[in-house]
Parts: sequence; structure tokens; C-alpha cells
Amino acid sequence: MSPRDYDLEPFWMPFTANRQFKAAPRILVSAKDMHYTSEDGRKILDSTAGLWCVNAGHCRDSIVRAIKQQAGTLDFAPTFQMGHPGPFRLAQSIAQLAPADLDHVFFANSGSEAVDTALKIALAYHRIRGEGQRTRLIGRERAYHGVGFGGISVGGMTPNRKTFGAMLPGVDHLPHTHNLEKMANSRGQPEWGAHLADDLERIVALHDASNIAAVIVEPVQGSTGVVVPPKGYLEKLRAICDKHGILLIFDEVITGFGRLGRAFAADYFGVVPDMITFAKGVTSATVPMGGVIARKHVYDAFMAGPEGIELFHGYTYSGHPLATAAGEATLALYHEEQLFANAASLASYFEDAAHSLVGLPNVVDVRNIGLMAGIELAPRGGKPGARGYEALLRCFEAGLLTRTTGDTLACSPPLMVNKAQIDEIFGTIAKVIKEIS
Ligand code: PXG
Repeated sequence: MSPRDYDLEPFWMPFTANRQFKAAPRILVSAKDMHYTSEDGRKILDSTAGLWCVNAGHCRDSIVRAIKQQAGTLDFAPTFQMGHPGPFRLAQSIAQLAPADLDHVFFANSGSEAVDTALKIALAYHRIRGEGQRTRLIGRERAYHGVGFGGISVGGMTPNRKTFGAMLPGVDHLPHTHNLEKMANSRGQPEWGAHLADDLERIVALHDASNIAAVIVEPVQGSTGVVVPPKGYLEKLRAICDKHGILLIFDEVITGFGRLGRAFAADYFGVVPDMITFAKGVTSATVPMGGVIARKHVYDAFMAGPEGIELFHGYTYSGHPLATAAGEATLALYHEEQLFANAASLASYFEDAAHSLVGLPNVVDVRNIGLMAGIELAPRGGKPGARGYEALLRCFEAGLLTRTTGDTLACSPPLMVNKAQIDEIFGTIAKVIKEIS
């Protein structure tokens, strides 16, 4: 192991058991295509695209070139009452990629900011149209919408909420759709569960639709461990929102940019939301970026309002030159290498490989869609998460980067993955599952 020239202590690590990690660190020092290199010189296969974000693969030449070029040409320019070509160009490319009339893009710097932006647009949209009493927001149990106060308020992952006070008022949650009895080991969308969307009618009846601004859901829940929507569920949500004038927001921070083999999950499921939030894959994670894609009627409502600044919202780095350059190069690479089509063509191979784990010790569920799979292990008595965490550590020792949430392992490789690498991912996981008790 190379000697470290830095101290591990000052960095307060996010979503990490700091003391545990610093006692036995796992340090990555470089990456190329499908692999990381660890500080002890081992090649680690990346089965999670970093954190569900390196969709194009690591350190791709054309993206690296574009960022370098941009850094030496225009490092920063304001986008408040000023402009530079980057965000205009990238917004056009994203609008072309997005379905239907999702054709205007607001830029942020992360998924959390994208979510807060979408929730704020929803509130302001109703107000500018004279329905300012529509202030209630509806999220879902087990949802992850980032870590801003908006995102944790509509989110539904208990540990992310429980220590942070009262959060936003006026939020309701739909039930989550995961049910082991009804859907264990489903391949793709479960047959059972569309009726869970009807709970939205219950919430509408409770508050009256005239008070509800928006519903936000991840089309496929990622962070909670890959929960795939039941057949017909998203269609129902869309229909109920339409009936009551409620905006539907798809949080596509994970599902966007090819994860399901199409540009967006909205394409895959054939359901058009009023807004899509995105981040991660837009730049293949090379430079932080997020944003919101809004349908024409949403943007137009603001443009029909009073002259002057239509939306008092934005970030210093909305449309940052390095991010927009990275975004342009990333979208070009997705197109040149047909990476979404590669994901689509490998989805059934990936599904078979994931489901080969069914029946191994402690595997209680395997679920998948596109290039996402969740492998749920039974929790050890009295120690939820312990078995999953051990699996994560053992996979890393065996040369595989994976993710765990509780006792569920999640796989979401870069879209350039091939069959041999898919075999290696699930082969390593199978070996580790057999080893641990
Ligand atoms: N929405 C969704 C659906 C997400 O998955 C965010 C918003 C927030 O994005 P930022 O860029 O603010 O982190 C996310 C992020 C994991 C994991 O391992 C998932 C995320 C982030 C880090 C780890 O499940 N999702």
C-alpha cells in the first residue's frame, strides 16, 4: 500500500460510518471505463456506476477533453441576467432527448437542488395561474429525493428524516409499493400493486384537490433498494393527477440518461410527467450538475405572467461552463456509442444473471429493470444491515464495487458494460453470498 500524504480525520464523510471507515479505509485513486483502481493497486469492477451516476463509464476521453478545453476558455460566467453558450446548447440537447413537450430546462448542481427546484416551480406555477392555495406536496414512503429540506420532506427514508425536525408542513405520502409476499423475485414490473396508486384519491378526498400542488415519485425507486413500479401504477398516478389538476413530477436522478435503456423512464413506461428532475448521468458525474425539465405548459404559465423576473430562483452555478461542456460531451458520447441501446439490449441478460442468485442462502428477493438490480438479503437477527454491509466489504475485497442499503445490494453498472462483466458482477456476488452466514 502506498503511504498516504494526507490525514483521514478532517474530512467529515457523507452518509458514512466515519469511525469505521477511518479505521479501515477503502480509497480509490483512479478510474478508467468500467474499473476503479484502489490505493493498493487493485482493479475494482464498478457495478454501481460510482453512485448510480457514471453512466458513460469512467474518464472517457471525449468528456475529459471537453472539460479541459472549457476550463481554459471560459471558467465561469453568470447566468443571472447574463448568458454564455453552454446552457443554451445543453438545454436544447436535453429538450430534444426528453419525451413529448418536456422542452425547457432549469439547471441546478445536484439532484437535491433539482428536487427543491421542481417543488418550488410547482408551487409558483399554481400561484401564477391564480391557484395559490395549491400548496400541499405529496411524496411516497421509502422515497429518496435528496437531502435538502424539500427533498427529505417528500422523501420517505426514515433515517434521512428522523433527526431533522419538522421539515416542510403540508406534505402527505403515498404508500410504497414493495411487498415481498406479492412480488418476490419478479422479473421487471410486478403484476401486483397498481391499486396502491388509488391512495392518491384518498389523499385528494382528505384535503380536496384544490389544495394540492404536486406529486413527486421516482419512477423506479433506487436508493431504497430498487423498487420497480407495478404494472399500471404510474399510468394510474398520471390519470389521477390529470383528473385533479395536480402536477406530476418524476424524479429521474437515477433513471435518467439511459439506466432503463431509454433516455428517461418516462419514455420507458410511456407516461409523461409535468416535470422531470435529473442529475448524475447528465454529465456522467464528471462535473456536478442537476436540473429540471418542464413541460411547455409549465414554462408558458410563467411567461404569461407579469414582465420581469418570472421565477425568483437559481444558483450561482446554474449552467456552469464546465458542467455544460461536460454535459454536451456526455450526451454526444451516449449518441455516438449508442449506450442507451446497449443498455436495452443487455437488459434481459442482466435480468437472467441477477435472477441466477434466487435460491442462494439468505436471498429473499431479486428485482430488476433495465440495468438496475436489487438483491435483498434476510437481515441477521437483531442486526438489520449487518449482512448487507459484510457483503459489501467482501465484494470490495474480491474486486467488485457494489452498494448496499440496509440488507439490499444494488447493481447499476455503467451503460458500456458487457456480458463478461455482467457475469463477473453476479458471479462475485454469488460467491460472497455463499461465503457469509
Ligand atoms: N433524487 C433521487 C431519485 C436520487 O437517487 C437525489 C435525488 C439526490 O441527488 P444528489 O445529487 O443531491 O445526491 C438522488 C441521489 C445510493 C445513493 O447509494 C443514491 C443517491 C445518492 C447517493 C447514493 O442509493 N441518489
